[in-house]
Amino acid sequence: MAIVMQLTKEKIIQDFKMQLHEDFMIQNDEATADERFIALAKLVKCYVMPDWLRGRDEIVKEQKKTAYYFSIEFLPGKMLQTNLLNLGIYDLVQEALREIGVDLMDLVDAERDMALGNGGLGRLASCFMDSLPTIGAPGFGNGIRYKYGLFKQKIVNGYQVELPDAWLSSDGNVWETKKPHSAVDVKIYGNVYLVPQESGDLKPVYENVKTLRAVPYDMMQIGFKNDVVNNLRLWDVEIPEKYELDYPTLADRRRIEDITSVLYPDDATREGQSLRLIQEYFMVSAGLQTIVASYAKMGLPMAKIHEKIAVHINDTHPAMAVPELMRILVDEYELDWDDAWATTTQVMSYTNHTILSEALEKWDAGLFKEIVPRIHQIVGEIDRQFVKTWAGKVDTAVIDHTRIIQNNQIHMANLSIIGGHSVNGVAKLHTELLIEDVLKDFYLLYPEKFNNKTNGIAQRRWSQIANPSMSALLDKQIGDGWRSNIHELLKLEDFLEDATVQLDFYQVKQANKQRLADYVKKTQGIDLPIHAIFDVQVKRLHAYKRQLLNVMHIIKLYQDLKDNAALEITPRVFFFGAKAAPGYHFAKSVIKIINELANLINNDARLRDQLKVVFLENYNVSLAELIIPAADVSEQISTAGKEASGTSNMKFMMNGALTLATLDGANIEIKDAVGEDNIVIFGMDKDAVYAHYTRHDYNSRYIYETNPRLKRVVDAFIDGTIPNTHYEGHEIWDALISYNDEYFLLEDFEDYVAKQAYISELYKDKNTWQSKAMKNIANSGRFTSDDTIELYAREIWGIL
Ligand code: OAK
Repeated sequence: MAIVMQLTKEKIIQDFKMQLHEDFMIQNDEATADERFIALAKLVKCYVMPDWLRGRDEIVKEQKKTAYYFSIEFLPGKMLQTNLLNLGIYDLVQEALREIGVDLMDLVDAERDMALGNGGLGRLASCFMDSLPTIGAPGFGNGIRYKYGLFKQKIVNGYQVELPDAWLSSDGNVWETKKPHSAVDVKIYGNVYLVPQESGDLKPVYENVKTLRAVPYDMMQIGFKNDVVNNLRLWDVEIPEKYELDYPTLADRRRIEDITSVLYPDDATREGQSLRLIQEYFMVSAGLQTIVASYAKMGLPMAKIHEKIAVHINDTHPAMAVPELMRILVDEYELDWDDAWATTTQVMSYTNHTILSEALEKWDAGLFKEIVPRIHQIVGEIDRQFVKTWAGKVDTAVIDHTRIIQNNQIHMANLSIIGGHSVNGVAKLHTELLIEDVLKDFYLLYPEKFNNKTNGIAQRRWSQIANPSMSALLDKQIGDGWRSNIHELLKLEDFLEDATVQLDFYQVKQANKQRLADYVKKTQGIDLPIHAIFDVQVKRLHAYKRQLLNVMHIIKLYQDLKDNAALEITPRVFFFGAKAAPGYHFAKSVIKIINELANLINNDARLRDQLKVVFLENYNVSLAELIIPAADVSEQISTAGKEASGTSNMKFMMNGALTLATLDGANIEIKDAVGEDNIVIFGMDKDAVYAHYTRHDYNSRYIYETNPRLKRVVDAFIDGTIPNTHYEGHEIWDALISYNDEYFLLEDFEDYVAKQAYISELYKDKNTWQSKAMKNIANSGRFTSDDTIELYAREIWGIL
């Protein structure tokens, strides 16, 4: 039985004090919040340890099939509350600490965000890490322990400045356990020769390789109240003692340390640095060597490894898992190529997270050969066999489009698809687009590999933890069963028209808005009216996500108010939170424009508090937990067809925001869940967008010249309306007019403005608004990542 079942307040207090003595030689009343946080986290680790060990041992003993989720990004945020909640000791610990004069929230604040991810893909991986043990599935994470996570964003004079995020304290991360015992060696560079053996086989012989030591750090992943504990394994690099002479200078050593130094802060374009390629191989090789070794201990035939092991390639960054498993099976376990290939393809599966062509990873074959020469050979052989298999069976054009090596480039998506048994998109529309457009040639070859798995969210974090007031109200209204079975939120459907309940939800929302307003006051000195609509767009800054369309609507409102001093509008506060990739010039210009527009508007007393704009610095998971519960409107306004799924859309919905959306990604499924009266849809759908592509008939200049009110908005970027801006406005104007507005903002503008006006009217009727908000909460349960991951577990990995 789990230790936590026997815990009492007294025991927790005693253990907590002991831990403070042991770690810091300090009494509770002298301890800082940091020290108390560390003591409590260590205590939690101790309580969980027996279950963690048991989980690991059971896999070997019971020979359970296990899935390994390989991802170059994980974005867990803080873990203390999630861990306490999942252990079922949140309230008990909170009370125990209160008894000794400690506020749990101070400890929560002391924890650093673990931001080893850029955005959607990394956060999804972390939601899955929470859901896998929760559904009792043996599914482990495999990634990199970056010393610096995603950069810390500062806004200086309106511009984004990137500072390193030194998230690890000198003692590391309190949740992790270093396992030098399980370290493995990874080889890069050098030459590989294939030397014929007496048997006739070719054996690879390595020359001048560099050997890296991969040291794992394990983090427990606790299931929700079920005693199941899985593992997230993050790899760090060290210089192996045995090969120290290979790294004689400090510069040599530093180059090695750099391998796990930083997460590349770019989630939309390929980072063409050799370091990134080394990171990918390092993580894949270390992970697979360990996995194969643990399978080998089961004493089962290597050619049947797919019966016990599933490896998931989360976007293409871990795609070298395919040739690396081939290398291990063929070179180290001496399997025939065909046997190795048969099992490898059954082990591997792949998720695509974007259709943006610039984000489809390709590597220069020369660089690939230099860094991972044996993997380069194996990829060459996979490519050769692929061509041989399909030659004469399909059109040569199909082979040309699908083979792995094209024009001296290695196409990582092609490798992932050819080398695995499953390819999935992350929302229905996205999967459709993969099938019909982006990967249509692959669909001809392997229709059976394609499937959809709509994303989901770890609802416990996004409701119980982020929104305690709403959670308490839900308990009162529908009982607390929803806390363990999120589908019980549907019970709220019975109260949609109940004015008293509507008022209760309204008050909870106002309190959450006050919480956010207090934060903004404290951090930026801006006073916000909480009777205003809180309209929020928080996500990575990218042209296709169209933060700029939102900005254009704000400019229009500003112009309306300036034109007519007596105009009354429903007051609005527009919130933005967004990081731009450091090299993404356009995105940084948009940030500058938002900040200067905010200065202009927020300091104009004549607007009478009807309009405010706030750019929230350093958007991250913790900030999301503060912002999302306070939102009235969730902006999901990407060009239709471009956002693979989105996941913040689901989090907002769960917290009772109304979605203002294009028919893109999972927005479509949200609309299906709540009905079209409870979501606000605008703009072109995917077919309208694609029609422009086929007809080549989009002409943004024509729209600009024939719509005076739109022209006035666009011209505001360059006519001095927004002070303290320079080239930024011109860059934006050019993108919209000179370069024909790649993401169709101009075409969608009028409908967007109209639907925003509708929202302003709707908000005046509090009862109707709240009824729609509650409809959203009631139907948000279908987006739980517990269900999404169960589908992965059953349909792709076969581990349940
Ligand atoms: C990052 C790097 C390369 C390719 C894609 C990404 C990424 O973060 N994509 C995002 O993944 C999320 C999770 O599936 C989706 O919800 C987002 O729509 C998608 O942009």
